[in-house]
Amino acid sequence: AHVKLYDLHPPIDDFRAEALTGLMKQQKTISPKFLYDKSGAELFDAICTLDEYYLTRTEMAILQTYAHDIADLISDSVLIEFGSGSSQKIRILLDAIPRLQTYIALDISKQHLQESCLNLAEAYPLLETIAVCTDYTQPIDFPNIPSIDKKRKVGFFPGSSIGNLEPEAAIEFLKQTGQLLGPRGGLLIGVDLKKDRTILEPAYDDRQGISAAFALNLLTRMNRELGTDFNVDAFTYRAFYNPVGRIEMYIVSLIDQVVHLDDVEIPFWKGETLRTEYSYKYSLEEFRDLARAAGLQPNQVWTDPEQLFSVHYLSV
Ligand code: AVI
Repeated sequence: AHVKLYDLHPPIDDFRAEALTGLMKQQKTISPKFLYDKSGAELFDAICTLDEYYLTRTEMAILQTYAHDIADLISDSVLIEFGSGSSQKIRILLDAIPRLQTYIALDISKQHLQESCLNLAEAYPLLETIAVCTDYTQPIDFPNIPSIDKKRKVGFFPGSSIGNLEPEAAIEFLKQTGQLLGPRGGLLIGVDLKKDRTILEPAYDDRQGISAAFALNLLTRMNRELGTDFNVDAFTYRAFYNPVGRIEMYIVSLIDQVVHLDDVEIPFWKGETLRTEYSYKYSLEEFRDLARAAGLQPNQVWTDPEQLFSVHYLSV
């Protein structure tokens, strides 16, 4: 099997610079995109299989149930997945569209991307599989790929990853994505729905502690890649639903302590937090409004019987 890889990976200095800026803020914060080094990507895959984390299995069930309706909308296009992770969900679509010619996977985690795309290319030998290692939250200078030049492009953005962007950034992302996909393009996007906190909170703070390990891995990654001296045992994890409409996730310092990044001292007091993620939840109408604000046209929307999760089709 053959996969063409375009490596647009942001240089390590971006991580150093962004981490430093984020750790100097009053509310310490680091962008969730840095959660996905190799172990982070593996821990996230483990989260997706947890009982408490209803999102993945529910979205996959929606895609399965409506695969043929979806296939009608997106066959004869190039599929571009934003944040392809382990490239599992796309298989549901590929199985429903056997004639699909080209699949482009965008992900920030290079090793994971390569492995996943190779597996996919083995399973779908007639599909042209292209991997682009990039930070898709930044305007993408998309590689020049001759085989997709004049083709209709449909984006696939599953998993409610749009929820990790604050609404204004989400609108920006959707605008940018609309431009990348072009005039006849479409976007198939998974969005987690608002629901009772007794379902939401365990999804982000599971009994086995995988969600906690996923967040705390950020400290291990900084120690390894940036040379910080975080004592991971001196921190814990906390997640809760803020009724403004989002889960908030934090790393919490268990003691007063000072951490070093290069020659900068970063103090943490006992109880001080470092925010790792927001995960916004939308009602169907709220999300359709968000899409309109980005200049996209909301069309079909599919949900599961319990109304836990939604998959929207937007056109450019
Ligand atoms: C990737 N993203 C949609 C996940 C979410 O549900 O917000 C990230 C996550 N963080 C902890 N658990 C899951």
